[in-house]
Amino acid sequence: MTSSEIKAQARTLGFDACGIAPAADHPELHFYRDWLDRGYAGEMTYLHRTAERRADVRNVLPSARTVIMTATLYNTDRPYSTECANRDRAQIARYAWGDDYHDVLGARLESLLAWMRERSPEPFDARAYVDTGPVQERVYAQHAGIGWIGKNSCVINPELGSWVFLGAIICSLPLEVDAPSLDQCGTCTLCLEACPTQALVAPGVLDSARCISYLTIELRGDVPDDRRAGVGSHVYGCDICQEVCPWNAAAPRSDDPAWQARGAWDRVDLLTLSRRSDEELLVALRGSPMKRTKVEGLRRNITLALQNAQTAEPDRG
Ligand code: B12
Ligand code: SF4
Ligand code: SF4
Repeated sequence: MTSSEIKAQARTLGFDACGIAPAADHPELHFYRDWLDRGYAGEMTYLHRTAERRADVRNVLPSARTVIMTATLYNTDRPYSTECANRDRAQIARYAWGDDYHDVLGARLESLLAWMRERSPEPFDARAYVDTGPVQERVYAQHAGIGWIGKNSCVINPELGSWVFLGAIICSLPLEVDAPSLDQCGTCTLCLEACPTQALVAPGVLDSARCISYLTIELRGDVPDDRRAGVGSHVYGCDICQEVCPWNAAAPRSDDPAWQARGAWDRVDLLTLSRRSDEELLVALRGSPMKRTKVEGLRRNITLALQNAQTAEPDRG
């Protein structure tokens, strides 16, 4: 079983890109500890708890030799939040419009792994993860040639842009590896300038405590007073630092039914969303990545966004 055969099978299963990185001591893995020490993980204590394992995939699977990385495009035909002049619109991050990628891509990765096990003459060790595993997925994606880590800290593929989900299979097979991707941000700083809360404190360095994505998805309890206005009309996640990126200006779109916007979230305004009953929200959250905040968290965000809309300057023109 060769690397090219695995990549061809990954394509057949619906992944848009696949590359293979060595399970090595990559220099970028070392930023993680410093990032935690600076408090940039906010209250995401699980990132501290799992720091040892996240430092190197060989702490997760000691026999690991390679990491098979996948990227799956989730971009659809709806406009960017930066193109929407209406501040009463509920802004929901693009990745969250459709089905839960953990389930969809987890199943596809397991199919790829099952195919590999059938093909391989020898048994081998492997673990498949999408997002929730103790793996610094972006670092391995860069070393698998999937894309470089941009100044907005997202992995950018030259053909697909950055609207991609990553997935990883750590395995003990000594597969042929890819060359790492080279940085193509150049002198551009559009994302650093566009972030409404200055969460990108330096190129590639994100302070989660300031990031709207963290404040609306990960933070439990009330959003601190000094961060409330910055959340604007975002009710779940934020895409601004990717929307302004030139590499996403003509990003291809996926026709995969899994990522198309559910009716409940599609270009919905804040008032309509706020008037939905708990039962209606519960149904819409089923099988969606947005179930992470539960109805309670979503309501907290909608209330804040409505307050922000009322106190904001009136629209010009
Ligand atoms: C925790 C987490 C978050 C946190 C923290 C984000 C962050 N930047 O770390 C929060 C909740 C804020 C978040 C937000 C989002 N996330 Co998130 N998140 C994760 C998770 C679970 C871990 C990330 C991690 O390890 N962070 C630790 C820090 C150190 O890593 P990093 O920020 O990526 O930094 C790298 C570089 O920027 C650089 N770096 C860091 N510090 C320094 C310092 C110096 C000096 C230098 C030069 C470089 C440098 O090296 C780091 C590599 O170690 C991953 C899944 C996974 N298991 O990897 C998904 C993941 C990164 N998230 C993802 C997505 C889609 C998002 C959002 C777009 C969702 C949204 N629309 O709201 C936003 C994007 C915000 C942004 N600009 O990053 C995708 C990213 C896909 C991609 N194309 O890159 C991932 C890979 C999930 C997946 N499987 O698809 N996320
Ligand atoms: S996701 Fe939004 S708040 Fe977070 S860094 Fe990007 S632009 Fe800033
Ligand atoms: S906006 Fe510019 S600096 Fe930021 S990630 Fe995209 S190319 Fe890099």
